[in-house]
Amino acid sequence: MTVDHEQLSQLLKVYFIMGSPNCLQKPEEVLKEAIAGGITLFQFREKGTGALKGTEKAELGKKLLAICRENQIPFIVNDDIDLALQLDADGVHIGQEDEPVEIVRKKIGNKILGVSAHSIEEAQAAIESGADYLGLGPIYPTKTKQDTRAVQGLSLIKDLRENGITIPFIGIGGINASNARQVVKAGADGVSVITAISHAASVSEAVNELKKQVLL
Ligand code: TZP
Ligand code: MG
Repeated sequence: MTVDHEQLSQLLKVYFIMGSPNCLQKPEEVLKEAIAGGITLFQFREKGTGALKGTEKAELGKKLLAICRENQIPFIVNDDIDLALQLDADGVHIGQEDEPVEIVRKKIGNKILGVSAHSIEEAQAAIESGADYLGLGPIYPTKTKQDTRAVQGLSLIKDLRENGITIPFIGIGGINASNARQVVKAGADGVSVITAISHAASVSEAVNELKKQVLL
């Protein structure tokens, strides 16, 4: 799937990320409800305590991909390039500890490539090496990822835009309907969210609330 800058910016508005450890109900049901609420992009991130591995992980990925395809929501795989290729996902998201960006770009061709960055230097290197979008965070404190870098606040987002970086990017980490607007106002194209959607009493309403805040 080839997307241009503007299409990607739109896809990043409400970017829902999850795997089975993040869900209080069946992941398939959570994803369906999130899509009904209006998410714009989905990332399968099967990580953390109790995460599925091997065939079970691939099977869940396949089911979630099918749900995304039925609803025209692009499907991104976190870290696992082989799984992304096996499922013919729409893209992958990698961190600084994963394979080098250039190598992943070669492996995935024109699929969407997202890269996590924590400084202007990391952002520039990722862009030069072929990233389509960046993930910046953690913006706020989060319990979801244990090995995160220091909380960034909004300063990294502002710094990147002030330094002329125009590539689409999202903020991630502790984002919910009460702080999403300021993330976008600071310069992000959208927000990436796990818990504020996956643990919500009503998943679709949570997405709706986030979307209202992000679409200024
Ligand atoms: N990367 C930086 S923070 C984070 C990831 C994957 C976790 C975000 O989860 P939540 O529950 O939306 O804070
Ligand atoms: Mg990673």
